[in-house]
Amino acid sequence: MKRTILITGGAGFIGSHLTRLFVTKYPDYKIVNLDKLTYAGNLENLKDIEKAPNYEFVKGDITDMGFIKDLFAKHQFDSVLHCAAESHVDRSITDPLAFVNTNVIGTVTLLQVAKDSWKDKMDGKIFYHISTDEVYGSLGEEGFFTEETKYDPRSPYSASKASSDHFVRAYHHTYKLPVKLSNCSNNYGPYHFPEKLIPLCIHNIINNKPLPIYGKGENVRDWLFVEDHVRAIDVIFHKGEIGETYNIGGHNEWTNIALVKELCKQMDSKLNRPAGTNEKLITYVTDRAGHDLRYAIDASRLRDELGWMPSLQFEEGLSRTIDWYLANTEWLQHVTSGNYQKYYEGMYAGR
Ligand code: NAD
Ligand code: TDX
Repeated sequence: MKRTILITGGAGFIGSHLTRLFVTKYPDYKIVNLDKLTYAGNLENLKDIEKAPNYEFVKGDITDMGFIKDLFAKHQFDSVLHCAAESHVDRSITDPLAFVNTNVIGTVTLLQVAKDSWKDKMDGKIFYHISTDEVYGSLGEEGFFTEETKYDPRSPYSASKASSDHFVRAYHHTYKLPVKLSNCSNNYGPYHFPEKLIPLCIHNIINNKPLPIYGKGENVRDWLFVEDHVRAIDVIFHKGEIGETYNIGGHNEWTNIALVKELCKQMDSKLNRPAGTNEKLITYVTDRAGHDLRYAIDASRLRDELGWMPSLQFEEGLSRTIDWYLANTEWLQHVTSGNYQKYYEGMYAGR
């Protein structure tokens, strides 16, 4: 079946990998990438596919109802892959309303326009909402998040994502909108904006700058290579059931401090620095407010029902990621010039 798909946030980290996968794997699909190009959106992420005949980029805001209506009328989308979001927890602590606006209002705007556009024939349509494990709250030392875990968001970011998830399910229940959802653990890989832990530390190691570890570094995250995440989205988009939710995760838990030490070790060797050099950059700083202790995903539903499994061991994925950043210093320079310095000083000075 041919499809005309709207991908939102396709110029961001996960969105760019998703757009690349769909544009190259499905030449019969028409892909329209709608992105506002906030600080996190970057068309350099898509240089290799920007001229593909089945790809088009449109700059715009998902909260702009009139604009979204016109876009649907023009392209007659039969599917939406909704990635656009404000995605950084620390920014949500300083500016929660920006998160309500894009993550909640923006998602409801898309849902409303999709519902109105598809009202005469919902059959064959798909509204796929990409979400996070953070909606489930924080785990203690044991246990995993399953699809049945009660929502318990604890940061403005996760509260806004939880709200958007609820609206997606409400549109399915109330209007029969054909939706699918997935909740994924922490991603890492190429094109990751250096405000997030892994690319921030890679950038700082390259520049011999301190590596800021919040609190004691004992918080645990479950890391998944971004290409494995978008492969899971592909499987769920094509084979997952309408109205259902799938958890995606790496079964790959690391405390922040163990992860940063592994990064330091690999980068000592890649940068020809004596063993132990980079670890000296580790600096413990004031903890994140309301810092969730541990996230860990049970992805067995996705494995058992749709056959998806992560493909990469973490050490290998991390090594590939570091190599990408070392080979793409120009990309790193572009995204860290301008406003990045101001952001960095505001977030880390005096911490
Ligand atoms: P990102 O911040 O790298 O990219 C977000 C993109 O959305 C950017 O290109 C930005 O320009 C665009 N955008 C923001 N506001 C917009 C608006 N109002 N209108 C149109 N475009 C807008 O984020 P990411 O890390 O790629 O995350 C993508 C999605 O995946 C998000 O929904 C996030 O909640 C979810 N997610 C992320 C992770 C992760 O580890 N990064 C894990 C699980 C789920
Ligand atoms: O400088 C830092 N120092 C530090 O110790 C930063 C930026 C982070 N941290 C800690 C906080 C977290 O425990 O590292 C861990 C990872 O932090 P982030 O990279 O900011 O990710 P996280 O807060 O876990 O959220 C991410 O995963 C889930 C994404 O940003 C979300 O979009 C996704 O939904």
